[in-house]
Amino acid sequence: MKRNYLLRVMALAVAVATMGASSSTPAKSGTDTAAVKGGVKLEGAIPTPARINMSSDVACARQHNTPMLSEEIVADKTGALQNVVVYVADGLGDRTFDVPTEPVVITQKGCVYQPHVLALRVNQKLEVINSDPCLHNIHPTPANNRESNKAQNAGSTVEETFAREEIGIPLKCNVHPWMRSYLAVFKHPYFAVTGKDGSFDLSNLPPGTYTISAWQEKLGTVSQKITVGSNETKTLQFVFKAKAGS
Ligand SMILES: [Cu+2]
Repeated sequence: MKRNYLLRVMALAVAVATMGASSSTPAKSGTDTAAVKGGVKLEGAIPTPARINMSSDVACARQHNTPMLSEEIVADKTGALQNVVVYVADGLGDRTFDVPTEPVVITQKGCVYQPHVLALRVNQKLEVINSDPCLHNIHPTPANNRESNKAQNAGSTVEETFAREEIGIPLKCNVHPWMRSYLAVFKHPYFAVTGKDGSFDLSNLPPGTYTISAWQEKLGTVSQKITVGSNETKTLQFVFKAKAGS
Protein backbone atom coordinates (compact mmCIF):
# COMPACT_ATOMS: atom_id res chain seq x y z
CA MET A 1 0.00 0.00 0.00
CA LYS A 2 2.80 2.33 0.93
CA ARG A 3 4.48 1.71 -2.40
CA ASN A 4 1.24 2.43 -4.30
CA TYR A 5 0.84 5.64 -2.39
CA LEU A 6 4.39 6.71 -3.23
CA LEU A 7 3.86 5.87 -6.90
CA ARG A 8 0.72 8.00 -6.95
CA VAL A 9 2.55 10.90 -5.35
CA MET A 10 5.35 10.54 -7.90
CA ALA A 11 2.85 10.33 -10.78
CA LEU A 12 1.20 13.50 -9.55
CA ALA A 13 4.52 15.34 -9.33
CA VAL A 14 5.43 14.31 -12.87
CA ALA A 15 1.97 15.23 -14.16
CA VAL A 16 2.37 18.73 -12.75
CA ALA A 17 5.82 19.06 -14.33
CA THR A 18 4.47 17.91 -17.69
CA MET A 19 1.59 20.35 -17.59
CA GLY A 20 4.03 23.14 -16.85
CA ALA A 21 6.16 22.22 -19.83
CA SER A 22 3.30 21.86 -22.26
CA SER A 23 1.85 25.28 -21.45
CA SER A 24 5.02 27.00 -22.66
CA THR A 25 5.63 24.66 -25.62
CA PRO A 26 2.30 23.51 -27.01
CA ALA A 27 2.61 20.09 -28.59
CA LYS A 28 2.07 19.82 -32.31
CA SER A 29 0.53 16.67 -33.65
CA GLY A 30 2.17 14.25 -36.06
CA THR A 31 5.89 14.75 -36.34
CA ASP A 32 6.41 16.46 -32.99
CA THR A 33 8.13 13.63 -31.17
CA ALA A 34 10.99 12.92 -28.83
CA ALA A 35 13.29 9.95 -28.39
CA VAL A 36 15.39 8.39 -25.66
CA LYS A 37 18.13 6.05 -26.81
CA GLY A 38 21.06 4.40 -25.13
CA GLY A 39 22.49 1.22 -23.71
CA VAL A 40 22.60 -1.07 -20.71
CA LYS A 41 25.86 -2.34 -19.22
CA LEU A 42 26.91 -4.76 -16.55
CA GLU A 43 29.76 -3.44 -14.44
CA GLY A 44 32.15 -5.80 -12.71
CA ALA A 45 32.96 -9.45 -13.33
CA ILE A 46 30.78 -11.01 -16.03
CA PRO A 47 29.38 -14.22 -14.50
CA THR A 48 29.99 -17.51 -16.32
CA PRO A 49 26.59 -18.91 -17.33
CA ALA A 50 25.68 -22.26 -15.79
CA ARG A 51 25.12 -25.28 -18.04
CA ILE A 52 21.57 -26.58 -18.20
CA ASN A 53 21.15 -30.30 -17.58
CA MET A 54 18.37 -31.68 -19.80
CA SER A 55 19.12 -35.35 -19.19
CA SER A 56 15.73 -35.92 -17.53
CA ASP A 57 14.02 -35.69 -20.94
CA VAL A 58 15.76 -37.20 -23.93
CA ALA A 59 13.34 -35.38 -26.30
CA CYS A 60 14.93 -32.14 -25.11
CA ALA A 61 18.55 -33.26 -24.67
CA ARG A 62 18.90 -34.83 -28.12
CA GLN A 63 18.06 -31.51 -29.79
CA HIS A 64 21.30 -29.97 -28.56
CA ASN A 65 24.82 -30.86 -29.66
CA THR A 66 26.33 -28.72 -26.92
CA PRO A 67 24.83 -27.97 -23.50
CA MET A 68 22.50 -25.00 -23.36
CA LEU A 69 23.61 -22.21 -21.05
CA SER A 70 21.58 -20.34 -18.48
CA GLU A 71 20.23 -17.01 -19.77
CA GLU A 72 19.82 -15.45 -16.33
CA ILE A 73 22.56 -12.94 -17.14
CA VAL A 74 23.67 -12.55 -20.76
CA ALA A 75 26.44 -10.01 -21.28
CA ASP A 76 29.27 -9.77 -23.77
CA LYS A 77 32.94 -9.03 -22.97
CA THR A 78 32.28 -5.29 -22.91
CA GLY A 79 29.45 -5.73 -20.39
CA ALA A 80 26.67 -5.02 -22.91
CA LEU A 81 23.68 -6.57 -21.19
CA GLN A 82 21.02 -8.45 -23.14
CA ASN A 83 17.39 -9.19 -22.19
CA VAL A 84 16.88 -6.00 -20.18
CA VAL A 85 13.45 -4.41 -20.42
CA VAL A 86 13.80 -0.62 -20.75
CA TYR A 87 10.53 1.28 -20.48
CA VAL A 88 8.69 4.44 -19.57
CA ALA A 89 7.73 3.88 -15.95
CA ASP A 90 6.09 7.24 -15.41
CA GLY A 91 5.30 10.49 -17.19
CA LEU A 92 2.65 9.58 -19.77
CA GLY A 93 -0.18 10.90 -17.60
CA ASP A 94 -3.59 9.51 -18.48
CA ARG A 95 -2.87 8.97 -22.17
CA THR A 96 -4.38 5.77 -23.55
CA PHE A 97 -3.22 3.68 -26.50
CA ASP A 98 -4.94 1.23 -28.83
CA VAL A 99 -4.04 -2.42 -28.29
CA PRO A 100 -2.15 -3.82 -31.31
CA THR A 101 -4.07 -6.46 -33.26
CA GLU A 102 -0.84 -8.32 -34.15
CA PRO A 103 0.03 -11.05 -31.65
CA VAL A 104 3.46 -11.47 -30.10
CA VAL A 105 4.98 -14.92 -30.28
CA ILE A 106 7.07 -17.03 -27.93
CA THR A 107 8.32 -20.43 -29.07
CA GLN A 108 9.42 -23.49 -27.14
CA LYS A 109 12.14 -25.17 -29.13
CA GLY A 110 14.70 -27.57 -27.76
CA CYS A 111 12.88 -27.10 -24.42
CA VAL A 112 14.03 -23.48 -24.28
CA TYR A 113 11.85 -20.39 -24.58
CA GLN A 114 12.65 -18.10 -27.49
CA PRO A 115 12.93 -15.26 -26.76
CA HIS A 116 14.01 -15.45 -23.14
CA VAL A 117 12.44 -12.06 -22.32
CA LEU A 118 9.39 -10.79 -24.17
CA ALA A 119 7.50 -7.51 -23.84
CA LEU A 120 3.93 -7.00 -24.94
CA ARG A 121 0.88 -4.85 -24.32
CA VAL A 122 -2.00 -5.22 -21.93
CA ASN A 123 -4.65 -7.42 -23.63
CA GLN A 124 -2.41 -8.08 -26.64
CA LYS A 125 -2.53 -11.68 -27.79
CA LEU A 126 0.46 -13.82 -26.83
CA GLU A 127 0.87 -16.91 -29.00
CA VAL A 128 2.82 -19.68 -27.33
CA ILE A 129 4.12 -22.20 -29.85
CA ASN A 130 5.34 -25.69 -29.00
CA SER A 131 7.86 -26.62 -31.71
CA ASP A 132 9.07 -29.62 -29.72
CA PRO A 133 8.13 -33.29 -30.07
CA CYS A 134 7.14 -33.41 -26.41
CA LEU A 135 4.56 -32.06 -23.98
CA HIS A 136 5.10 -28.71 -22.27
CA ASN A 137 2.86 -26.77 -19.97
CA ILE A 138 2.45 -23.02 -20.01
CA HIS A 139 2.48 -21.72 -16.50
CA PRO A 140 2.83 -17.95 -16.01
CA THR A 141 3.01 -16.98 -12.32
CA PRO A 142 2.07 -13.29 -12.24
CA ALA A 143 1.63 -11.10 -9.18
CA ASN A 144 -0.98 -8.70 -10.64
CA ASN A 145 -2.60 -10.82 -13.34
CA ARG A 146 -4.53 -14.08 -13.37
CA GLU A 147 -2.41 -17.21 -13.07
CA SER A 148 -3.02 -19.96 -15.61
CA ASN A 149 -1.57 -23.37 -16.28
CA LYS A 150 -2.22 -25.09 -19.59
CA ALA A 151 -0.86 -28.37 -20.89
CA GLN A 152 0.43 -28.05 -24.44
CA ASN A 153 0.84 -30.98 -26.83
CA ALA A 154 3.68 -31.25 -29.32
CA GLY A 155 3.27 -28.93 -32.29
CA SER A 156 0.34 -26.98 -30.87
CA THR A 157 -0.22 -23.27 -30.12
CA VAL A 158 -1.98 -21.77 -27.11
CA GLU A 159 -2.99 -18.16 -26.49
CA GLU A 160 -2.69 -15.98 -23.44
CA THR A 161 -3.50 -12.38 -22.61
CA PHE A 162 -2.72 -10.26 -19.56
CA ALA A 163 -5.20 -7.66 -18.36
CA ARG A 164 -2.89 -5.50 -16.26
CA GLU A 165 0.53 -3.93 -16.51
CA GLU A 166 3.21 -6.07 -14.89
CA ILE A 167 6.95 -6.27 -15.47
CA GLY A 168 8.77 -9.56 -15.04
CA ILE A 169 6.05 -12.22 -15.02
CA PRO A 170 7.84 -15.57 -14.76
CA LEU A 171 6.76 -18.12 -17.37
CA LYS A 172 7.64 -21.69 -16.53
CA CYS A 173 7.07 -25.28 -17.55
CA ASN A 174 6.44 -27.79 -14.80
CA VAL A 175 7.58 -30.69 -17.00
CA HIS A 176 11.04 -29.17 -17.51
CA PRO A 177 12.14 -27.24 -14.43
CA TRP A 178 14.96 -25.40 -16.24
CA MET A 179 12.53 -23.72 -18.62
CA ARG A 180 12.02 -20.11 -17.63
CA SER A 181 11.26 -16.89 -19.43
CA TYR A 182 9.92 -13.51 -18.36
CA LEU A 183 7.13 -11.38 -19.74
CA ALA A 184 6.72 -7.62 -19.38
CA VAL A 185 3.21 -6.27 -19.98
CA PHE A 186 2.66 -2.57 -20.67
CA LYS A 187 -0.38 -0.35 -21.15
CA HIS A 188 1.64 1.89 -23.50
CA PRO A 189 4.00 1.28 -26.45
CA TYR A 190 7.16 2.82 -24.99
CA PHE A 191 9.35 -0.15 -24.13
CA ALA A 192 12.25 -2.15 -25.57
CA VAL A 193 14.16 -5.34 -24.78
CA THR A 194 17.89 -5.05 -25.25
CA GLY A 195 19.56 -7.27 -27.81
CA LYS A 196 23.16 -8.52 -27.96
CA ASP A 197 24.64 -5.00 -28.04
CA GLY A 198 22.66 -3.90 -24.97
CA SER A 199 21.10 -0.98 -26.81
CA PHE A 200 17.56 0.34 -26.63
CA ASP A 201 15.53 2.88 -28.57
CA LEU A 202 12.40 4.53 -27.21
CA SER A 203 11.24 6.63 -30.15
CA ASN A 204 8.08 8.56 -30.99
CA LEU A 205 7.60 9.70 -27.41
CA PRO A 206 5.47 12.71 -26.74
CA PRO A 207 7.79 15.49 -25.48
CA GLY A 208 7.83 15.45 -21.69
CA THR A 209 9.51 14.43 -18.48
CA TYR A 210 9.75 10.72 -17.88
CA THR A 211 11.00 8.17 -15.45
CA ILE A 212 12.76 5.55 -17.57
CA SER A 213 13.40 2.20 -15.90
CA ALA A 214 15.52 -0.80 -16.81
CA TRP A 215 14.55 -4.23 -15.43
CA GLN A 216 16.75 -7.31 -15.36
CA GLU A 217 15.53 -10.63 -13.96
CA LYS A 218 18.41 -11.15 -11.51
CA LEU A 219 19.68 -7.61 -11.02
CA GLY A 220 16.42 -5.77 -10.40
CA THR A 221 15.34 -2.34 -11.59
CA VAL A 222 17.18 0.95 -11.99
CA SER A 223 15.48 4.20 -12.93
CA GLN A 224 16.42 7.64 -14.21
CA LYS A 225 14.45 10.79 -14.86
CA ILE A 226 14.81 12.62 -18.15
CA THR A 227 13.14 15.50 -19.99
CA VAL A 228 12.96 15.44 -23.79
CA GLY A 229 11.66 18.24 -25.95
CA SER A 230 9.92 18.03 -29.29
CA ASN A 231 12.06 16.49 -32.04
CA GLU A 232 14.83 15.99 -29.50
CA THR A 233 16.80 12.78 -28.95
CA LYS A 234 18.53 12.22 -25.64
CA THR A 235 20.88 9.45 -24.59
CA LEU A 236 20.67 7.44 -21.39
CA GLN A 237 23.05 4.81 -20.08
CA PHE A 238 21.98 2.27 -17.50
CA VAL A 239 24.55 0.43 -15.39
CA PHE A 240 23.91 -2.67 -13.31
CA LYS A 241 26.52 -3.91 -10.88
CA ALA A 242 27.34 -7.61 -11.04
CA LYS A 243 26.36 -9.19 -7.72
CA ALA A 244 28.82 -11.52 -6.05
CA GLY A 245 27.84 -15.10 -6.81
CA SER A 246 25.26 -14.26 -9.48
CU1 LIG B 1 8.53 -28.04 -21.04
